[in-house]
Amino acid sequence: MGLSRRDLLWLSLGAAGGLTGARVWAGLRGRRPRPSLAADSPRLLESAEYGAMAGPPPDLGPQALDDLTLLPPAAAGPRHYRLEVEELNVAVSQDQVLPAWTFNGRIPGPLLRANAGETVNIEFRNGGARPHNLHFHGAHEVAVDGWEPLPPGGTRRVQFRAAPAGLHPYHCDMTPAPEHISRGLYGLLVVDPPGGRPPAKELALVLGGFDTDGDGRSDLFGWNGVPGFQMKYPLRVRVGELVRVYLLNMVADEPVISFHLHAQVFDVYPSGTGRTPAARTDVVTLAPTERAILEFRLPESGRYMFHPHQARLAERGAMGWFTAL
Ligand SMILES: [Cu+2]
Repeated sequence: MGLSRRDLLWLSLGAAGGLTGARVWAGLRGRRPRPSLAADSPRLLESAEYGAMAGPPPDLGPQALDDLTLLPPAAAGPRHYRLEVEELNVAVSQDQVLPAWTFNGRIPGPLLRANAGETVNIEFRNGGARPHNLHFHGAHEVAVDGWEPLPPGGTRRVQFRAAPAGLHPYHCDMTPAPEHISRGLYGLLVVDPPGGRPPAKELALVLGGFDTDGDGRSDLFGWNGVPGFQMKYPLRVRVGELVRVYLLNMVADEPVISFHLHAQVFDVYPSGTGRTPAARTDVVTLAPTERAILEFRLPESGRYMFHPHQARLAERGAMGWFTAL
């Protein structure tokens, strides 16, 4: 039997050793790895229930993504963060472990928050095996734009004033950037306007894609890093309360994604930079690194579905629910 490209990927994963590697090997011994959700399995796609194509790793509990989903308090500064590139195997779904490149071991990286005009200090370290960098969107001095490569083992102090108010991605921008991003090197910085925003239930939703078969195209998708997580564990809000979603698209290899909410409409603030909504709608479309603040209230108890309106993405992990209680 010849070895497929995917077998080689799994073998190299196992050879990378460690606990995760051992788990991969156990899976390999027991059975052939389940076919991935790649384009070579159309029958699987057709037979699957809508949204049931990808579930989270079984050991993830309902609070597993709280630190990436619930906004940290909008407290006063100063802001000191440490971001370290770590290359390690990450279980990204119920049956996929990928050799990932991460900030601080997680995908996405930490959810950062600052007040507009405040100085953000970051100690950036490259603990990986190849050059990486750290590039923020938003406005800052061009000297700290961050595109210069940082060699393995290198450390760099990054300091900039957070601007403008809104939400801005950060990511590794090394070439090829789609690979450095889809392997996990991205995150979200929320910048609060002077005086803050009105009280609300605040949630971050960052969509990422995973290339599980090494063909350069994402074939699993997850909000805050885990396909199917918000299907299994709906996001809980109170009936009638203001909900503010900080929405970011970090799928680097799809031309656009969208976010569609069922049974309700929301106000859209593109990049979160304005105070007047640009639209009231139930679907918003985002190119790579594009983002928006969405605000809405769910008027009655029940489950409200959300998903990209690209069926391929929804079926491969990007479905979710809000539960209003
Ligand atoms: Cu990188």
